[in-house]
Amino acid sequence: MNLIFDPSKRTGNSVMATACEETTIWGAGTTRTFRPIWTAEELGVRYNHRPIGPRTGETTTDEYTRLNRKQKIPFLKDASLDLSESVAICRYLVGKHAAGTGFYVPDSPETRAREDEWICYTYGELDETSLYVIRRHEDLKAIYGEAPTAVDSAKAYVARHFAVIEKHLDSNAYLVGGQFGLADIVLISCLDWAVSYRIEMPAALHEYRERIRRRPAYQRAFKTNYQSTKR
Ligand SMILES: N[C@@H](CCC(=O)N[C@@H](CS)C(=O)NCC(=O)O)C(=O)O
Repeated sequence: MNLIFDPSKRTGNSVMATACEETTIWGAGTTRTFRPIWTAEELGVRYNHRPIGPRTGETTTDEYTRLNRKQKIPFLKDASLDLSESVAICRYLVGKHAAGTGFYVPDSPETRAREDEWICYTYGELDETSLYVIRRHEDLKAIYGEAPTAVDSAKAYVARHFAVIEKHLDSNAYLVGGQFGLADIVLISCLDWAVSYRIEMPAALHEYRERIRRRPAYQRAFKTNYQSTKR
């Protein structure tokens, strides 16, 4: 599996058969762009997809900069909001569209806090502190500088947190609430990323990942995110 954006994989012009005016998601080809696309697919949200990629120049055009001054993907716009940050976008979609779908939605301060705990943990420790450090200082070393010590230590750091998650999954089929939800989307996106870097992962995490990857929404989102087309 290649999780690195490859514009040559784009195959056509339009993007989603279900495209509509109301929700547009920008971004393709990365773990971060995968999250809102997968969330939208899980919740049956109809959306237009603009599969712009990182470091293609598409995030730095005047048109895109007017939308998102951070010049980052993913980005979402609908009738009521313009929003960046993958987790914020997913949370917004869940808040707006999850009712009645079977997708886990915390319904008390305690359950919300528990979900936040897992999302902050996986996003903070796996995504930003580990996998993105590896990406910046290995794959993107031409831009951010080569730093083999930082890369090795990030790989060891991932292993330490995988052990924590493995223990939790011993007695839980999903991360929070006994149901599939946003915390699982954030974690699986990180596990996919780790697998693409050939980082060793405990068997329980492999099993959890394989089980969740069978979800039809995951498979649709994977296709859209990693093999999507240019407008
Ligand atoms: N914290 C942000 C990170 C977004 C981010 O860094 N996106 C990268 C791609 S993964 C990007 O847009 N890079 C822009 C570019 O390099 O052109 C999120 O989770 O959405």
